[in-house]
Amino acid sequence: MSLLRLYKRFRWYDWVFFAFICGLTVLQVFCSMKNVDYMQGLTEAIVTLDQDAIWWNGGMMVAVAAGQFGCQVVIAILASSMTASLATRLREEVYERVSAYGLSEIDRFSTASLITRTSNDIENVQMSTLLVFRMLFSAPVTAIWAICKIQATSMELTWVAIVAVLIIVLALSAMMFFVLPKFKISQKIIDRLNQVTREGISGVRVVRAYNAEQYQNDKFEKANDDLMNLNLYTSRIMQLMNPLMTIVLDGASLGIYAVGAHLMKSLAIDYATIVAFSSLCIQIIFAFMMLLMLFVMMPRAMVCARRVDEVLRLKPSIVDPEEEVLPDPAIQGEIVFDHVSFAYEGGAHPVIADVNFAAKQGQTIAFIGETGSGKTSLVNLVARLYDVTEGAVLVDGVNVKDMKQATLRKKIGFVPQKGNLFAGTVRENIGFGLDEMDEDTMRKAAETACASEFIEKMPEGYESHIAAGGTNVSGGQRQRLCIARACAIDPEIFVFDDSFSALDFKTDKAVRENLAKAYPNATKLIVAQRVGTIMDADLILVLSEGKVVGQGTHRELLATCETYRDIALSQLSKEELGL
Ligand code: DUT
Ligand code: MG
Repeated sequence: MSLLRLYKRFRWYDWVFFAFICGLTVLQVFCSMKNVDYMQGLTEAIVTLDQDAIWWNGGMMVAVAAGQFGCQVVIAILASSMTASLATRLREEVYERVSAYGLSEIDRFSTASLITRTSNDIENVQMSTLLVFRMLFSAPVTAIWAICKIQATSMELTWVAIVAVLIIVLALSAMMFFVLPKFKISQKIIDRLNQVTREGISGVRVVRAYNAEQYQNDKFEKANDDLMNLNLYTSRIMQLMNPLMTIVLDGASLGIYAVGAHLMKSLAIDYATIVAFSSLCIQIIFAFMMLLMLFVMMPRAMVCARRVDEVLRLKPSIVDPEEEVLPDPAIQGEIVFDHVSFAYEGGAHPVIADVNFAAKQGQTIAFIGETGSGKTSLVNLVARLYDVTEGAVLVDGVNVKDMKQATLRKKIGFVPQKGNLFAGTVRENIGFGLDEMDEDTMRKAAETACASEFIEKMPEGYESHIAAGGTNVSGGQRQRLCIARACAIDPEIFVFDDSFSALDFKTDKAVRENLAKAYPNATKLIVAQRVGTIMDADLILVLSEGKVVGQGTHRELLATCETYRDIALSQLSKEELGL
């Protein structure tokens, strides 16, 4: 079923190709049947030493063989181009769908599995579809045609053919019984191998630091061995096919000639008929074998198709509204949290409970609280990385659910807690996602983020190479590049999720002052661990277990909020706090 759903991606011209394939298949089978006729004629001619007939039949055999060859070549070309473009389309669609997924959907599949699904699974679907196109139609046509021809000759010989086919059917069914269950689990094992490989490679620093190479290697080896054993098992059984085929074909020929010799003695049949019969019989056996091979391959293809289809059918939970409510252009940088609660999918408790606050243009709103108190979850809601469970988040007076995601995110310069850079140059990373960025914007962004000094010290300045994930710059440098990236889009709203923690106090202060100077009209949401970072904020929210336990300015909170005073006193002296 899922396979058929995937086949819906074929375009109309693919079906035209398919019709061609069917037509060519019939033509090809016709040629091969004609071949048998001429072979029979040729044998007769040789027996009777009729020179002209030998030339005629021999020539026609070459001609129909050429015709058959031509058909097969065209079928192969059409079928491969159809399936290759199907696979390309599927990969594109899966990739687009995965990009549209919210974080919760990606968690559901796991990254490793999504990678297998885009690569290996689609490839399997492609290969088996190719097989289907070439065999599913041609095998039965060949078999039926040949059986019709055979029947006319002799009942005794037909029995030999029936026995041979029965042996093939039984042997292949036994084979299917052993390999099918294994094929079904193979994709899970590949998922697991992918996961272990990814984990080991991307976490290589931690693995080294903890001397856990052996531990990781063992995990990898286990997954690798599992896959090897499974492949060995299935391919050994599948390889039995070849000798089995030879035995059955040879046995059938032997049987036909033996029975035929007997019949010839009683003059019921001539030698040429036996030759033709044996060739038809071989075709029938082949056709059955191909059909059964399809049955062996299909279940695996179906498993793969289901896995791909699952990805395509899961609708992203965060979608654009049908009709967008455009915010009033006069309102900029306003954020309102109206009784917002939020729980992760499958999470028992809400991690954000009934949060209310409002931010005006140009204001700085800060969030502080112990780890796990829900700060990241809260700011993620502003960029609609997750949807609220209750209440509403309004940006510029419009509920974020009523805005297109692109409209919303264009307003927001988001600096996530785990800053990620991409393989490319410094310039490409700062201008990430922008169609174009002029030199001034880039320099202003870099200077605001206090990144220009170290960028200019790099060997090639703004053209220096950044490794995937930003692994070739320091943690603080990475954070500053992420801040520069947010500045480059000149947003209405900045979200800094713990973005100053890897900066020293001096740089922390300098970046904040630069931001205030360069982007005075932007609203800034700052998540911070250090009281010093947020002391001058217009509003500070103190979070504890998802609840707001204090709300106000630094002064007000020192006087009224126990939690805030504890945090502040643990970091600064009474004198510094002015108590
Ligand atoms: N949580 C989940 N699923 C997630 C992320 C977080 O269940 O994908 C939970 C863990 C935690 C709570 O949500 O109990 C709040 O996490 P959050 O990351 O919002 O906490 P934080 O305040 O940002 O912590 P930190 O200061 O460590 O960044
Ligand atoms: Mg956090």
